[in-house]
Amino acid sequence: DHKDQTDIAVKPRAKTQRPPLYKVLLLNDDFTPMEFVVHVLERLFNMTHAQAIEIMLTVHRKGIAVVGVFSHEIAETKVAQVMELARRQQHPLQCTMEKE
Ligand code: TYC
Repeated sequence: DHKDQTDIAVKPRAKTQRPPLYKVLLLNDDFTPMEFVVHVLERLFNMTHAQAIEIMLTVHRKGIAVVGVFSHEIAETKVAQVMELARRQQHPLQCTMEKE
């Protein structure tokens, strides 16, 4: 019957490939207004107002923080969107990405 089945450990033939993930990092500076950073985090990283304030303050205090982890293509798009919003408002805000 079905309970007679013996479990057999099977070694996987090869490890499953997963696409690499990239951290999107926000950098502190002395000039970008705190409210602008909070706005960017809410609009581009789908954070609540409270989450956005928390992450903004972490960047402000520590100099840098991870604001999200994405595929290479999405991370590149997020970085470009942050840089474009900052450029349009003439803020020196910097955003970059790095392989996890
Ligand atoms: N340090 C800025 C200020 O005091 C605020 C700030 C926070 C700037 C986070 C950039 O990524 C940043 N106005």
